[in-house]
Amino acid sequence: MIIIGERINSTRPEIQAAIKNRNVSFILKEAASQLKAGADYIDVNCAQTSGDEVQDIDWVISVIQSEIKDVNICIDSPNYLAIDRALNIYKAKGRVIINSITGEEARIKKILPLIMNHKAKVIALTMDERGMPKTASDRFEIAKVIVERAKSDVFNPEDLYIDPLVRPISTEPTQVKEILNSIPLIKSLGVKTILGLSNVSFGLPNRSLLNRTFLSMAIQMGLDAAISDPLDKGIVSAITASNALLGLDEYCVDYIKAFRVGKL
Ligand code: THG
Repeated sequence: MIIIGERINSTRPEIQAAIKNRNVSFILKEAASQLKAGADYIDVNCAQTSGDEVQDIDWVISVIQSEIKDVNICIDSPNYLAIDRALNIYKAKGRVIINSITGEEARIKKILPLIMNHKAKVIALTMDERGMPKTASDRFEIAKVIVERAKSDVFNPEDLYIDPLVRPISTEPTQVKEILNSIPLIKSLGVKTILGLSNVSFGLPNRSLLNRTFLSMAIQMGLDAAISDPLDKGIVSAITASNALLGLDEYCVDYIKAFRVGKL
């Protein structure tokens, strides 16, 4: 299970300010604390700043990699120019995820050469020219088109993470079931699955409880990766407990170890 730490996102006012003021120590603290808590990748989103996204993403990634060698970065932007710049200044090749493309053919064709040049993994949202899908089978149909369009001699389907797009249960209570059911369907195509957890609890109290319960359900369905806040202790402990319960942690060694170091 891969954890992508979501905290360096310009929709958070603290991050927006840190980018605007070029606050190196704040960005470094947010990156290092997520890695320490168990993040495998650091998501970087600079789309909502008042400045220039291309310059901002260049600055954030440069700051992180100046202090943390071989850090894995997830470039969270729909902007081709920002993705291109981020890939060009990023030093540890082969450790990057592009977040994200959709099923739209023009976007896939434009970004495929970048993915191949930089040996990047890529997240694709189950969205296309017609918009957002409602059911598990709608999501599966879009995933099939994405896999077909992304197919090439050099691109490995295992490097493709499909995101069935989480919606808040406060406004769309039946969507979680559709998303959970879409996971095994999508995985049958030979690709991986990923979810952004925190959307699910938008507008409700005790979001952490909903996020981690949703995560456990998704792990049972075969989820491969999650975009979430690893500083929320509940996230990492839910993964450890789910792995133990599903027989993915032989003799519960990891579970016991995590308990001993106070991680549960
Ligand atoms: N799929 C993909 N990429 C994504 C998302 C997705 N990127 C963006 C988003 N969704 C995931 N990232 C964030 C980052 C920050 C916040 C939410 C999602 C956030 N949270 C609130 C805060 O910090 O104030 C509240 C968090 C809480 O209370 O739990 O701002 O779905 N591919």
